[in-house]
Amino acid sequence: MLIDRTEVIVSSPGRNFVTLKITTDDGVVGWGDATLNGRELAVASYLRDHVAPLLPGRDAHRIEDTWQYLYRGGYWRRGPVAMAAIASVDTALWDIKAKVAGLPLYQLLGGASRERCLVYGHASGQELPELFDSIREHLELGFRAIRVQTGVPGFASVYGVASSAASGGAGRYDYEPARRSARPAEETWDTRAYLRHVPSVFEAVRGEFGPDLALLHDAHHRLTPIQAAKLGRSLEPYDLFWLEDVTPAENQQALRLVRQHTTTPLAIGEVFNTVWDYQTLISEQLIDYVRSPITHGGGITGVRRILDYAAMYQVKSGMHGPTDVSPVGLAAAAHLGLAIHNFGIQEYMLHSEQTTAVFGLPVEFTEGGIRPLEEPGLGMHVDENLAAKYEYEPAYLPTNRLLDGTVHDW
Ligand code: EZ4
Ligand code: CO
Repeated sequence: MLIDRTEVIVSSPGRNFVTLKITTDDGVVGWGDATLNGRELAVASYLRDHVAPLLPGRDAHRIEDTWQYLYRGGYWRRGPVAMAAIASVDTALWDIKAKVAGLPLYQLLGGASRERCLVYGHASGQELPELFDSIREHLELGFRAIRVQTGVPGFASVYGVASSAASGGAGRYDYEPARRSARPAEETWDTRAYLRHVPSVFEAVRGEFGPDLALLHDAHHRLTPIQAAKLGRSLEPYDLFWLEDVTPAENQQALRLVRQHTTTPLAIGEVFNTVWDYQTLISEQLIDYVRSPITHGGGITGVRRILDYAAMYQVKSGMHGPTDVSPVGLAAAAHLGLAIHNFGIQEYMLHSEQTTAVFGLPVEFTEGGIRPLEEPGLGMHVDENLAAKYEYEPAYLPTNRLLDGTVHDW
């Protein structure tokens, strides 16, 4: 069974997505997600100009060989653009293989290790009352684990807060990180104000919702190691499921200092793309959860490699699942998450109605967890005609400045 053709679909149903469609010579179709938020067209070009011409005529079943051919054969290894492109090819080939086998993809990955994949949703509020409402809404939807982000007094818009000025006060949070505009929005940040405020928020949330609810928090790469250590320690009384991205993670050694000072579990890696980015973090057991999603970690093949390595050190999965990971990426995460032994938790932000109309809903959400559909392959039903109606629009993640104007991590 040979790869016949590939199509790169750039579409914007609510937000921008890059989707790869591979068709074999006997007409089997596979889907992959290659969306890189704010840099979408770079991956589309990488695929169209440099990957798509290499695929026709290759054996569609040779997934590992194709992964190595694109990774090693490209010479310029790693990096978010290349690895998102490779991820989409890899995912589409797994989709095809599972369809040919007549099995849901997770069956080819070893079969189900659990009934469903525990997920967490995003609650946020500028002030506590809005935050509590948002947590209650998530509990009503069935979530049993919730990420908590709030405003910081004195700052108009803060990462992760839906009601910030950026979303017009009422927008869904998924529209926030990527804002449709010609240039990135700018936000202001003060780490001391944040560090003073956050523990009081978690104290209030625990007081209101009790000890059972799994709570998570994302510091979004903004702290120095000693600040991160202080935050982790100050949150220990509130028993977090995890604290995410405390420091800019390209310096893996920085986590040694954080780890020495706190027992708050740590999650890192949504911007990583290969197992090499985790080598120190995993082998020294400096983190507890790996954040790489299939879309940015080189596909099922790449992320499985990371998670098998992580399993040796009791490090679990916590795949990134914001709305900029498309439903194709979400489906792939649900299949891999259901199969692996060291599954931890899956991030799950509900996609918008427009996104769902184009891609369908490839998972069932019950009892606080998701399960892929019992259909051959990934279970995708993409409406390409509808996708074609939503043209790409430039959208950027915000940038962040300290009070004195210095650019800071966003
Ligand atoms: O900033 O998805 O944990 N989730 C996050 C996200 C990321 C965006 C980047 O595209 O940190 O909100
Ligand atoms: Co994050």
